[in-house]
Amino acid sequence: MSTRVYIGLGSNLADPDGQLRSALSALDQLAQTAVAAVSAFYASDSLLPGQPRYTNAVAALDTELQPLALLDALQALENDHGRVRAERWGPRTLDLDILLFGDHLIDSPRLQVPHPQMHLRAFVLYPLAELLPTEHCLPDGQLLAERLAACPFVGLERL
Ligand code: PH2
Ligand code: MG
Ligand code: MG
Repeated sequence: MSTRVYIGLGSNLADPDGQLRSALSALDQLAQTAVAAVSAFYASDSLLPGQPRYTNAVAALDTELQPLALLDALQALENDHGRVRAERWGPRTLDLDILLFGDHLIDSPRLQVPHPQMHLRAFVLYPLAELLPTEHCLPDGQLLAERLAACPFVGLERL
């Protein structure tokens, strides 16, 4: 049985758009996993000042992997794309975050789902809203529409 999962993609180094395109084709090639839909790409201001702008997008996957197996696969893909783990929120060639995993609520040391900051981030919510109806109820009980209404479309450009 497969589960619908939403992944946030981000990059602000070494050809960000190319990093996202390459990541999407690698995601589609993961075992027991297929890419079902992809949002537009968005240019977004970095949360930390002084960093290059990001390219962000959201992808819907159907996967038979368990959450931690998917996390392992995503981290391996980040490493394949030259990800160097230095400072928190530092510039990165590729960031792949599990936003939603079916309707699971996960709170383990390695993985929290829904992604704890997603409801605060325009560069996550607006692309996600291209793939989910705004009346969709998130696993924490909030409507996507309410999250969007509280998160202005600022510092973001749909490419
Ligand atoms: N990711 C971060 C920190 N800051 N800013 C933007 N615009 N987009 C991101 O994906 C992003 C960020 C840490 O994951
Ligand atoms: Mg992130
Ligand atoms: Mg991450």
